Amino acid sequence: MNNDLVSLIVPPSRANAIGLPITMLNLGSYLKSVGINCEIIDVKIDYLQKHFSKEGVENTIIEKLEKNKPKIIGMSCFTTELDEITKLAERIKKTYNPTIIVGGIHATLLPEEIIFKDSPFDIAVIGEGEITIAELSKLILKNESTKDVDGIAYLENNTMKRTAERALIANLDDLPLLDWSMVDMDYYLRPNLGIIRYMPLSGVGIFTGRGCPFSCSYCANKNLWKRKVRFRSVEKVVDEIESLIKNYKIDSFFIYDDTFTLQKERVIDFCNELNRRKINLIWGCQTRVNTVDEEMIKAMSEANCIQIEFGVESGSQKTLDSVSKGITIQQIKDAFKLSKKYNMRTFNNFMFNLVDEDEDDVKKTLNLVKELNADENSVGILTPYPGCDLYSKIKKLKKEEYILYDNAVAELKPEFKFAKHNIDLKKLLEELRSEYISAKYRTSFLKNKPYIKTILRSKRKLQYLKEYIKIFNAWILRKVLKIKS
Ligand code: B12
Ligand code: SF4
Repeated sequence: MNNDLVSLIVPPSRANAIGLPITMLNLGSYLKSVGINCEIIDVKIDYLQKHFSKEGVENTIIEKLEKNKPKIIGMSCFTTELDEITKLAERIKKTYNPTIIVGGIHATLLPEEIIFKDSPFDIAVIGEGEITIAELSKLILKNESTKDVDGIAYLENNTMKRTAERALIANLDDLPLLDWSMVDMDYYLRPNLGIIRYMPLSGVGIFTGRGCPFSCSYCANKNLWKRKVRFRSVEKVVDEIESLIKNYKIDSFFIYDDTFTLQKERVIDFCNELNRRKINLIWGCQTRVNTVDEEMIKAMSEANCIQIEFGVESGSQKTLDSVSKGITIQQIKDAFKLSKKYNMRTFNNFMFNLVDEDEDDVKKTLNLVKELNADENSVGILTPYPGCDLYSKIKKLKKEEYILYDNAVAELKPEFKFAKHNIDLKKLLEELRSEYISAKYRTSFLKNKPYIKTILRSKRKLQYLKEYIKIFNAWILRKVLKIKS
């Protein structure tokens, strides 16, 4: 056993994810910054490959572990990943006996599904993980007891015990800049459609803060970050972007924050700082329609923000209210109008199956989608994951039933039905998605001037060319095979 190594494993189902494993990068960078020897095991396959064998990825993970035998293993867990990481941990424990720590949203919400008699996991980390895993690692590496560490659950006399709640980190600037060298940046920086969706670009997703004060009833966020919002300082965020330009020659970035535009002054400061340091990257962000105004959007546009993704969700005020979205149809229209006025690409995220949605609500949504005429659209089905308020309105699922979530987006499972109507949502989604991959949408980025300028000055022109050919081929193949997503 390697007595001083901590290995953080990215779940096998994320093997084709083109987004960086930011969770593990946060944890790994922090561990390294406090002097703990740490690696990230992030097995990758081509991101255009939709179907792959999780078992094959698992085998590679096991091979890597057998070589280094780390004393501590960390895993992250969304609800949909509980089954796969449990199987992986069981396989690891048959090979040798490291301490396996699990964190993330599912461990935070339901630690009793991680810690139980004969579980392959040793410790569940509840909530924010950096300080907790550092404290745990120091003690475990010295073979000392971890029972006094805050924010964990563990097994004692065959029952789960929880320690005191872990306080949130007061100042996010105390965290180190991410150590991107811990993952395969050549893989992540290949131009792809997932940074500023759906424009082929090389870039990274970053967080400038954590948490969201709102309370949409289909979102699990509040149970992780407790509706408290913390932001990093503008200087630190721009330092991070500058270091990414210097070391990795990125062309773009996307801000993943739940509500980047919550504080107007901060957003404007950020834009001014980008301009002051002459950072010439194009970027995008996701946010809510009720937290933007003209002054802010103008400043963002002048700092090269070219796309805003809005959570529109529905065209019916009644169904927006039914999920406590806290926005109005007028605010949606205003936000799109303003973005267009300042030449930003607009991105409309909407969904069906809202609470008590009827046929008329569906019609209203389809009409609003047409009226907004966004550059890109993404359509989904409201799905009640554990952690969101709506989860309490469905029959409590057993662990074995989490598999239902796997296809919940593609077809409306009876277990997850909130809508009153009997419209075939699977068919409707297929039709809409087929439209959104049509040539009109898939080539719209070519009309974006800042994008074209970025490609022309990029050091990755050849990579872009290869990517365009790949995307074109995949699109033709889908057309020929009539695949609708
Ligand atoms: C980015 C993101 C993704 C990325 C993941 C990229 C990544 N981070 O590696 C992608 C696009 C792949 C993704 C996919 C999905 N996602 Co998602 N995603 C998010 C999002 C927006 C941010 C997550 C993040 O990176 N946060 C930043 C990091 C720093 O925070 P964190 O991950 O929570 O980690 C901290 C703690 O949780 C803890 N921690 C986490 N893991 C570990 C592990 C250890 C060992 C320790 C000690 C601590 C620890 O410490 C970390 C640092 O403090 C969240 C919403 C949110 N704001 O949290 C949803 C969210 C996590 N996603 C969600 C869902 C549902 C999904 C999907 C199932 C959606 C779908 N239907 O396909 C898929 C499933 C993934 C898969 N395996 O296929 C839900 C989860 C709900 C649930 N009960 O599971 C969330 C909460 C959004 C929501 N709807 O409420 N997602
Ligand atoms: S959906 Fe977005 S705005 Fe609503 S609570 Fe979740 S993170 Fe906040």
